This record gives sequence, C-alpha cells and structure tokens, in this order.
Amino acid sequence: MSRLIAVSNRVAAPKAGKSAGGLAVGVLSALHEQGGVWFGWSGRTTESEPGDTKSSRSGDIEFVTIDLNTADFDGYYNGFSNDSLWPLLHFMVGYFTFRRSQYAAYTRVNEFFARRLVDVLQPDDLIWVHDYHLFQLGLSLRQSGIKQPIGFFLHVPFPNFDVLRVLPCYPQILRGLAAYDVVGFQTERDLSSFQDCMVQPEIGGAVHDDGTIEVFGRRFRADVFPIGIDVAECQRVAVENSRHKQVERLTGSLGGRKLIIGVDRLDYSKGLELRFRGFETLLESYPSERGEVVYLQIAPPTRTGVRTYDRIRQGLETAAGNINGRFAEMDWMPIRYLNRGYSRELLMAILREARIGLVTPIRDGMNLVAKEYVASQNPKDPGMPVLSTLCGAAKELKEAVLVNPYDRQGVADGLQQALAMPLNERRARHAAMLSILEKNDIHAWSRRFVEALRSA
Ligand code: ADQ
Repeated sequence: MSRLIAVSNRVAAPKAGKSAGGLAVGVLSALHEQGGVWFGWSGRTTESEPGDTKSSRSGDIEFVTIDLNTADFDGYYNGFSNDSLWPLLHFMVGYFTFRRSQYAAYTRVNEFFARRLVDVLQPDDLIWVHDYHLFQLGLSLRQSGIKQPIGFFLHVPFPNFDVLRVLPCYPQILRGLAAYDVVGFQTERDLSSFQDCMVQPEIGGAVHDDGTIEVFGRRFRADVFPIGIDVAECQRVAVENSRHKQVERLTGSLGGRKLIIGVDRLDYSKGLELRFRGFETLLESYPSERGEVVYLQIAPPTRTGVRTYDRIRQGLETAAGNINGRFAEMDWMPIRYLNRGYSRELLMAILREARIGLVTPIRDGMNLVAKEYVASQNPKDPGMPVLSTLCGAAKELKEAVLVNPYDRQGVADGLQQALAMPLNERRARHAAMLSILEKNDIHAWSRRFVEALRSA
C-alpha cells in the first residue's frame, strides 16, 4: 500500500501521558491506518541556513521535521499566516494587515518545505497537506516535478470573494490551491465560497457538473469533509478522569451550582469578550440565576507578545473584573477566568461536569470543543451546548441551543433556555447529536479524505 505523507506547519509527535489535539488526532488516525510520514516544522528556528531534516519513529509512523530560518519564520508565521491570512479567513478585515516582505517570506518557506519534502518522497506516496500556512506548497511541489496525488485540507473557514480580494496576492493563493488534486473544506458554505472565487472573471475558472474545478490549466476536486472527533476516546477519558483530584475540587467548590464552561485558545475569533458580556446579560435579565450558576472560562494564551493578542487578554481581564465586581457575593463569584492550559484528560472530565458548554466563536471552521463537550456528557443526564451559528459545528449539531454570538440578549436567552431545559428534552437532543458525531468521527473523516486522494 502507498504511504501517506501528512504535512502541516507543526508536527505533534505523541508524548507519553499527553493526548493530541484536533488536527493531530486526525493526522495520527490517518497515519496509523496505513503507516506513513508526518512532515513539518520542528518548532526551532536558526539564524543561519537551516540544516537537514531530522527523523524519529514511533510504531509505523515516521516524524520528519525541519528547522526554519528565524527571519523567514517571522514573516511567514507571525506575519503573513497570522496577521494577513488568519483574520481574512475569519472574515475579520479589521485585524488584517499586509506586507509584501511577509508574503515573500511565506512563499520562501513554502518552497523550502517543498525542497526538503522532495528528498523524503517515494513515487507512489500520497501527500496530504494541512491548513493555511501551506497554501502554496502543492504548487512548489509540482514545480519540483512531483506528479503523485496531493491533497489539501483547510481547517478554518474560506471567505467569500469580497473578503478574499482584500488580500493583494489573492490570485496567487487561488493558483496555489489549484495545484492540489483534492481540496477539502469543513462546510458546504466554505466550498461554495471557494467555487465562487474560482469562477470570477479575473480568475476564469469553471465548476463542472461532477464538482471538479477547471482553472489555471488544471482540473481538480473540491469537496466538503467536516472534521470529527474520536468519540469513544473522549467518552473514555472523561469517565476515567471523573475522580481526578482537581475535578473533585472543582465540583466541591460549586456547592451544587450549575457549571457553565468555555474552553478555547485565547484568540479573537473565539468571541470571548462578547461571551463574557452575554453571561453578564444573563445575570441582568434573569436575576433568579444569580448565585445559581458559575461560568468557568479556560483560555490559555496563544501567540503571546503579539499586540492584538495581548490586548484581548487585557480586555478579558477587565470584563471578568467588571462582571465579578458587579454581581459577586461573599460566597459566590460568577466568573472564574483561567488563563492557562490543562491536560486533555482533565479537560474532558471537566466538560462532563458542566451543565452548559458555552461555545460562541464569532467565526470558526468547525470547533472541536463543541463536539468534545457533547461526547463527554453523561447520556443519562447530559448538559447542553449553547453554540454559535457562525461555526462549522453548528451545521452538524443542530440540536444544540443555537445563538448569534454578537447578540448579547440572544446569548443570555439561550443560556436561560439551556439551564431550564427538562431532562427528557436534554436526553433526546443529546442522543441525536451523539449519533451524528459517531457517524462522522475522526476516523471516518480521515478515511474519506484519503480515499478521495487515492482516487484522484
Ligand atoms: P482551533 O482553532 O485550535 O482549531 P478547536 O477546533 O476548538 O479550535 O480545537 C482546539 C483543540 O484544542 C480541541 O481539541 C481542544 O480540546 C483543545 N484545547 C482547547 N483549549 C484548550 C486548553 N485550554 N487546554 C488544552 N487543550 C485545549 C482549528 C480550527 C477549528 C477546527 C480545528 C480542527 O480553527 O475551527 O475545528 O482546527 O479542524
């Protein structure tokens, strides 16, 4: 059988006692099924020209990593990936900045990935590239003479043309994507935005009846592959850790109050400050909930030192302080805001304890936390997700309480509805959501994508 070569910005080799997050679980599941290589950045930068690839093995998976030049890394990752692409792909043009030098570094790093990857490849390998850091890797590989199937999966949303064309080099991004044989998106909406971009007069592509797109002298398949989770593993981990000392401390400290939980990377796309304000509106509009609920938000910092992210952090600290100052009692603090990460084991067990999973990104490709929350629940007495309509997960979790994250009163009403929901209704909604998660779990996701790639 041909090997699978997964490529992503970072490689997450499994560490003892640590479980992997979303992308990593998906990639590892695909690699376990047929063996292969995970190729990507080591996490190290060097002032000089980076040396050769380094390789390690775990079972039938080989991890191959490269270092990156410090200056190139800054332009490629902090610059173009995080300050140009990330905001644009999340429809947040207000955060968007662009510098030609950063785009040049992005192109150089994509070419460097290709040069190093070519040395690792065998003729019948299948190549699966992940996410927006590597839009142009496929094209660089083609230019190096690589002929075998190359697939690309975008974990984040794809914007419509009016947003995409804010990016001065958008035609090059589309040209880069056209070099792949299979391009996968999280939702139908992302796919149709992508198709619409390709058929713009200035791009000149066509979408054929079989769904393939013909453009830039190539014909390739673009399709929807919503990412799932390892449902069984989530449930097992949540149950196994329900007696964890920290979980018992948490439940003990609630004194019988209902727990509302949020778990996110600290990122502006996750809508955290609006979420805090939605919770504040719950306490304003429904005084009977005061003293009855505790909202625990776990949000470890990411991209520290980047100004925008430091500002979000300050904004959240201020909002949490305001709300607690306004409503707290001697024996009750409405918001507990924890600015740090926790192990996956502990997180799943904490999710299980929460009566509400509050997941209100203002834009999100999928959002795995929403799915993990549902999977981790006790089916006999399940909690309810209160979920943003603006994330991919809302397309599958239709039985969640759906809210628009910009509508404070709507979020408050959604919270109230979920808090008051009778057991029968919670059970029925939970069973419906769980069956969807089981049908399209992480293994089904990776298998479907690899099959599409194999038949490309
Ligand atoms: P992310 O933006 O990182 O992923 P998400 O889908 O929620 O968002 O995945 C985060 C993962 O990290 C989850 O597995 C979660 O349990 C874990 N995690 C979050 N906070 C944590 C914490 N405090 N401590 C430990 N673990 C934590 C991107 C896209 C998403 C898309 C995924 C997968 O932005 O839209 O769903 O990729 O495709």
